[in-house]
Amino acid sequence: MTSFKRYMITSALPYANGPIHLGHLAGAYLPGDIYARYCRLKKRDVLYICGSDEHGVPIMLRARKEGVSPQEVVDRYHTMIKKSFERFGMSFDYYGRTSAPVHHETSQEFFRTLAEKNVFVLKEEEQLYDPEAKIFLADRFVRGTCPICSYEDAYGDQCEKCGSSLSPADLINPRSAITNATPVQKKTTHWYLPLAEYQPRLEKWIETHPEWRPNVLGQIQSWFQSGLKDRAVTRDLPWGVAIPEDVARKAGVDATGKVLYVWFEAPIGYISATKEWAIQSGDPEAWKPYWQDKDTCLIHFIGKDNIVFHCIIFPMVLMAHGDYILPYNVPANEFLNLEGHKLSTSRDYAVWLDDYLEKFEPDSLRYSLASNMPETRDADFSWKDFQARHNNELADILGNFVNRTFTFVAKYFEGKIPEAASLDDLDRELLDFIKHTRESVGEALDNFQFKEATRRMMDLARFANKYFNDKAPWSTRKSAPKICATTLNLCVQTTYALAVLTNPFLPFTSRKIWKMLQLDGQPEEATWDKVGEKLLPVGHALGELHILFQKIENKVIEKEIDRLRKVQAQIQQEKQPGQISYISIEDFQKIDLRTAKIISAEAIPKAKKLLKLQVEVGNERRQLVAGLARDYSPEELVGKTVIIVANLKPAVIRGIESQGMLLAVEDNGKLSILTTEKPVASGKKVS
Ligand code: B3M
Ligand code: ZN
Repeated sequence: MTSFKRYMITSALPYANGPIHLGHLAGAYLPGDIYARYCRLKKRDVLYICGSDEHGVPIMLRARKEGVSPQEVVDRYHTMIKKSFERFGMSFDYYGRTSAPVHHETSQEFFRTLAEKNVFVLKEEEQLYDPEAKIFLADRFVRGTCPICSYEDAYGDQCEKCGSSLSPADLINPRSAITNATPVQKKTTHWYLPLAEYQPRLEKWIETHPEWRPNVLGQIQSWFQSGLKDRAVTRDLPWGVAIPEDVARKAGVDATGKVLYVWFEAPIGYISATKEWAIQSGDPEAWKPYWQDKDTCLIHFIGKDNIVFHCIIFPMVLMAHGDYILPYNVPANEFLNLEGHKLSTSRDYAVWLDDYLEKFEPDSLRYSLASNMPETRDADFSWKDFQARHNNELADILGNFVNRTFTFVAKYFEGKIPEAASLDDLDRELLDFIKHTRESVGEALDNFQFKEATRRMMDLARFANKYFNDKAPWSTRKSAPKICATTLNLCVQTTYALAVLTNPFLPFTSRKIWKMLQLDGQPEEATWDKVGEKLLPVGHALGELHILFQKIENKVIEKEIDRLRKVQAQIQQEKQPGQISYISIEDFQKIDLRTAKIISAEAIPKAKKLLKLQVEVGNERRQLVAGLARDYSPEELVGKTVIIVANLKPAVIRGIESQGMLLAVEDNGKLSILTTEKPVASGKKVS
């Protein structure tokens, strides 16, 4: 690990449009907190920054759904999230928010600097517009059919079913997520980041970090291989950071109703929150070394869905600006599943942090998630595993060792650290293992291997229990009191080591042990490198003993498992292929199915799955857009009789109006069009 003067650590800014759940914690938050706590104990100069991400379409959609303003939504969830994090032991030095004025100023300043350096490319293009709501349909404001997997509820920026990254123009049958209206195309101008131009510089920079996690480098390389595309960093939206007037004027663009794209300004939120920290700490300039000094180690903790923004887009913005350092590492975590299934916040298939904290201790969850962190592949959280780790490791190993040590000292040494006589091999082995653990946990953490670090930390408690058993103080107490005293002295020294070494992982337990040792201050003030070196003095009086971990009973866990099982059953039932949801004959009769004859067929430029058809429906002509290109050539379609839905509202697909829908069936990934078994004239009603 290169030595740095200071450490700037961030965790991804959670969207302020919902509560925190286990997936968030296992992804970007717990690893960041463990690493920040460890760095502080190593006496490094550390800043750990986070905050609420308060712009973007999802927040506006929630506000519309609730009939409140976006500000009311973010105020509610910013407060809730901040409180939840505190209760979970997250040790941010500052937790900011992107609706704060400092953030607006900072991100506008970034935008202005890039504009003054002529970094942006201005492009006017047609975008989807909702004629009813009178609003452009960016990102999640538009829904439609995914061109890749035909999922009918894909977003304008991503298909949740197949994960494809989309743009609104890709969607088939796009519809406004606000009014369900069929969008129209409308011209608008946006500022684009020239990612393609910066690709060589980004590739050169990434090459200097072969030590990054393979799953992160793999995703970055696939973006490079497909060729970076310029990306719009402004949007036509009523909520967000306004485009600086002076920049718009110089560009000759009417910026009314335009804002910075949320993913352009959100990462700048790390910098603005650091500025707020500096102001709060009394030196408004104190933020600069953490973001502009080459001797600063910048680490971003994120989930894998944020890799492109933290490893390509934000670094490109920092490069273009010129005054900032680039990330030293981005240890992105994979996803956490729940009882073998994908988390679903919209279906309440999640374990919400606030609900959890009503029933269980924060450290039990910290330990369970750290022991099973999705560092290089998705992991699965199960309540049974959570209970086992709590009962069999936290309680039976760590809690048991601390408890037997303090009980023995209270009972036979008046609660004071007894004198250690000459050490034998086993004694020396324990002291060496304490130092070994200090070094090996530190090494794992500096390599962002949290599962391994957690295991090594708990190995010290395992080793200590074995030492206690092998030394058998209950018998040496009579047969060899000096050896007994030495044993208990070293056991107390080990509880001190555990108080410090557990602090990054189990801060609440660490403080309880520290208090039982009756030490001044808090374990966060201890020095990692002195663990195993500095021993507590003979005669030091210990404090009151408390049981660190009460066992978790089966019935408590069964209740949690049962709740999730019911939710999952509901989700699976709805997903059943061919799940029949009955309609009335009246409903069916509303659909006007007709025969139609294909007169002509042609490909649509830049839409490899679509064909534009002219069809005859009786004495009427219609234009249709159909996703048949993969399975039919235009020539083989001409002359065929097909079945269409003749009374479907016209839809615009890739800017082309489609007046109806042609019926086809997919089997084994192949499409087959519906037709009549005998020749039938066009325009005939199907009944
Ligand atoms: N608000 C959270 C997410 O995509 C997003 C992170 C921003 S970090 C600057 O899960
Ligand atoms: Zn899809």
